[in-house]
Amino acid sequence: MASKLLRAVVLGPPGSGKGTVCERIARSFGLQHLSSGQFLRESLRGGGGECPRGRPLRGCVAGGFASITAAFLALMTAPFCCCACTGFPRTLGQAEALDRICELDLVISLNIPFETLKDRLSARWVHPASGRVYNMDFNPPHVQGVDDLTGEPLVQREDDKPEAVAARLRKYKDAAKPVIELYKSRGILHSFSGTETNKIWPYVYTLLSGKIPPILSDEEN
Ligand code: G5P
Ligand code: MG
Repeated sequence: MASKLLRAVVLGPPGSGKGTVCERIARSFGLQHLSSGQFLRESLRGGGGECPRGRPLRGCVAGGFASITAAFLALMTAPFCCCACTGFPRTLGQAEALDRICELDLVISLNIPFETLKDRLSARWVHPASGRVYNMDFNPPHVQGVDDLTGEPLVQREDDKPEAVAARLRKYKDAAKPVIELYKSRGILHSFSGTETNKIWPYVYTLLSGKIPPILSDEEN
């Protein structure tokens, strides 16, 4: 359990490694990993998760954009929330809504070249129920096509198809620019560029270590 409260957000285009980095942050620093994308996918699958107000998750997000905002504001501003978040805030509107009620400690922005993103997403496989993410080159499952922990089949995300990836990238660029500007102006933005998560990770770990005591060394991830 982390001894200091901290709220961090990881920004970056699709496939930039937000989820991968956030999982490492969560394990190394004892934070909760909140992913709005996984939250939405769970709800579309009819997942059994509960939204903060206790309504079934499916009902919570059925209203669309405003509901995910409401759900994430509630999650991130809960008392004693100590979290690293991916996918939220995604737009200036969401960032401003969060800004009005909660001060983030730091924002990490991942800058990864487009060609690298495309390659990564075409090789990504996920375990839908848990959100565990694999990559045939980077972190393959022990047995091809099945989740390491449950033995259940892995699938490719619908939005990882090449045509969907290009559209997601365009959308990200438009939406992310003002969000990044906002956090830059607050002096809490930390940007990392590169093509390998393993090379970026030690810098992220050092940054976080200055804010919160780690519970694992950076090599333990
Ligand atoms: P998501 O789920 O937030 P995206 O598009 O923002 O989706 P995505 O695709 O989940 O982001 P990521 O988390 O940045 O990417 O990347 P990742 O999964 O960690 O890594 C990508 C792959 O590369 C993995 O296979 C990983 O193993 C591998 N990898 C990592 N590092 C390396 C490396 O160094 N080398 C190699 N070779 N591989 C590596 O949102 C989905 C959708 O939900 C909606 C939007 O429509 C969005 O498009 N949504 C929202 N809508 C409204 N408001 C919100 N707040 C919303 N949040 C989500
Ligand atoms: Mg992700």
